[in-house]
Amino acid sequence: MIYNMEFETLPREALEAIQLRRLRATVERVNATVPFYRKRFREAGIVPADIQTLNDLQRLPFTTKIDLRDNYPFGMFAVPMDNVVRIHASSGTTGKPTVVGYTARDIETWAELMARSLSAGGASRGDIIHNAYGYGLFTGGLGIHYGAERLGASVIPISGGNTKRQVMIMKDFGPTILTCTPSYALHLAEVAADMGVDFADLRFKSGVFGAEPWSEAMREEIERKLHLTAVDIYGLSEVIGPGVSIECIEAKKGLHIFEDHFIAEVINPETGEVLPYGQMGELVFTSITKEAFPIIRYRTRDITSLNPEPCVCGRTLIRMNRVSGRTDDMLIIRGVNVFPSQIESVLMEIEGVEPHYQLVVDRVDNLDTLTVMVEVGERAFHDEVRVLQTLEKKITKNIKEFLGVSVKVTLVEPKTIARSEGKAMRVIDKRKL
Ligand code: DLL
Repeated sequence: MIYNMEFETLPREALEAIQLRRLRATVERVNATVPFYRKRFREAGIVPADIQTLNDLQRLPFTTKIDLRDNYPFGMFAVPMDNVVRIHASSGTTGKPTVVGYTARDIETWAELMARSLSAGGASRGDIIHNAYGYGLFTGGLGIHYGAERLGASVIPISGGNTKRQVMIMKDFGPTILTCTPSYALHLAEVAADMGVDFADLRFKSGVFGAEPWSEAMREEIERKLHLTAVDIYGLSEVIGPGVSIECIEAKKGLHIFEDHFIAEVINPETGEVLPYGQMGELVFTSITKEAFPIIRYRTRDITSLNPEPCVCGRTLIRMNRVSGRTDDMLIIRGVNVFPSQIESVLMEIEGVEPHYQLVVDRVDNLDTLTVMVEVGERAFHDEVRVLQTLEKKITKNIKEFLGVSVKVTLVEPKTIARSEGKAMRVIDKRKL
């Protein structure tokens, strides 16, 4: 269902008029209140009045994660701390977290966007939402929570972890919507099976999964194991948290971006040039309604493309395709670029392989090597060694054939790869250790 009929189905011209008005106000405001932006604009020879059309957005400088680090923790806030009612942070792999703030109105905006998202994912008043995204500095738990309440659904704020207890609650409370990372969804299924609980007997209709890359094949696996419809939700703390874009349950083909709040561009990550619709590149966002932490042309490092085609659901909002990976996750193995999600797609197609894997990157004699550690199912594992060897060869061959890279495949026992309660750790980079 479309939660906000007016804003999710605007004709393009009306939407663009709103975007331009909001963009100009945002640029005006950050120039007046955030020294970082004022300096950047001055260096680029831009004044707010130069923004006359939406195309002029391209004249503004990019903002990167390094800029946020340099202004740690509150240097990018555009309002006095008196007006900041919430602080979130995302922990990077190294160093200090990225810190973001919200005014009371930002929290309202976010709740609205999350109500729209959950609604697109099949939820409505009367649903019970089992929210297993982590509550805390991470935006997932509280983001979904406020959206669920705004929608009028009942939310179970279970957060991540204590998985057996989660399964008991699922059985007893009868939730109808599951929200968590795709990797945790699979873990829930596994623990439920160990406890003799079949998802087919639970009441779930759909699941809203995101916060990490996952492949189409992984979606099929989740839908099959959890007996629900799985939709993809995307977002990042710097832009607002979850609620930047979501698939509609009608099409499940690309994620509608809430363009009345965020303007998306896709750029060539090397040159910064804006790419036409359909071309893959790095996603860049500009917020046009946020008060405490407005962000101008933020380089997400996420790789995708934009699709302006009309959608069967009736939303006129542009769609981004599923994020295939991050520029900083891309592995270059002997000159061939691969994303972990591509390996995942190949693995998921092979019978006897479980959706639990880890990629170990190392450097031997100045050459990068990739070892794919993947679990085999209980049945395959108890087969003869010869059967396992054949499976190993098949995986190696398929990866070579589909992705063009030579990898070493190591099959491991069922349940030996660490399960995640939040974002899965797919890559272990020994070159950086
Ligand atoms: O992960 C916000 C979120 C919470 C989104 C719950 C969806 C659901 P961060 O911790 O700041 O925020 O991480 C943001 O996670 O730049 C992507 O690289 C990745 N990411 C988020 N959603 C998806 C997705 C939250 N659906 C970073 N597919 C982003 C692929 C995703 N990657």
